[in-house]
Amino acid sequence: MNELTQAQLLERVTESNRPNGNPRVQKIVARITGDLFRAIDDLDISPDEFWAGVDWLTRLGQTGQYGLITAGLGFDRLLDIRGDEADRRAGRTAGTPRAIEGPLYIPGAPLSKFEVRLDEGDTQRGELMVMEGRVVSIDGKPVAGAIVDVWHANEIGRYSHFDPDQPEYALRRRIETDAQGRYRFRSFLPPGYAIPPNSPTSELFAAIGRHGNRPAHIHFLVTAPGLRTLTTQVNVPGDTFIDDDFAFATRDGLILELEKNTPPAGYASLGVTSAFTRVPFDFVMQPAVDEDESAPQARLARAVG
Ligand code: MBD
Ligand code: FE
Repeated sequence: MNELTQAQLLERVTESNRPNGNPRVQKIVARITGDLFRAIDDLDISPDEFWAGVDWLTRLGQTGQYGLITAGLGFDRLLDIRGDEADRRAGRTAGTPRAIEGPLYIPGAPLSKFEVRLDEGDTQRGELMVMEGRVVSIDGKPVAGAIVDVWHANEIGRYSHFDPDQPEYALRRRIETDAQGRYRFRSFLPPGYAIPPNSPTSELFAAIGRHGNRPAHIHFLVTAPGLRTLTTQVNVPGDTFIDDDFAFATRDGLILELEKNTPPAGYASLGVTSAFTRVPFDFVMQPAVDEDESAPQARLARAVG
């Protein structure tokens, strides 16, 4: 009775679930446990390998890097692909494509109406740009009062909050669109991102022989009542890694067009006094089919909220 084969053990593990548990969680845990039992057997994973893996997972959690691993192993993009497939089946293909949120979003950034400077102070930190456009619904109507939540890396590829050397909410802002659905912000074209060296994440990527670089990008979470929350990111053209993103997140329709040498007339309120790079971009939002779709929340708040 207490001598068990592998199959009997798996059965005992899953059948020891009780009716007062959560059936969905029971089902998922049973499946993943079984898949891992099989992987251990098929690949003849040794005890030392197994416990090295457990130790790595512990350190991964302690350093808060799970989100880097899900992105780097393609899970974030997988969820987007599945979302796109479901949308195609439902005939919901219009609008700005989704792109992964990534693990570096922080809620509660300062809120401004219509326009804001993300680059604080006057030091030149990269190519000066103003990104601007409208939030519109898929029938082309401007969306007043939409919230454009934007975040990007600093001149050395680091994100505030995760980088102790930057002020709180640096390069993170929320912009409320005006009556014509317009937003605009001044900043600089960010560089790409690289995973932290000497970390559990870099350990894994070195071991599987991969780089940990993302091409230059800017993140957005766009929300408005009655419209489907849009999580996306846009890419700066010309980056070496644009087709070799560690997080597999770049996609057609999200590569920016840069209007270099735009004259500064009309941009005085953003402190622009000489020719600059204008970056036009409209966010095209789908109607929400239920309240959940328009929840103005990022992924973790949705999952645990
Ligand atoms: C990033 O900046 C990012 O956007 C993602 C998805 C993963 C790691 C770093
Ligand atoms: Fe990013």
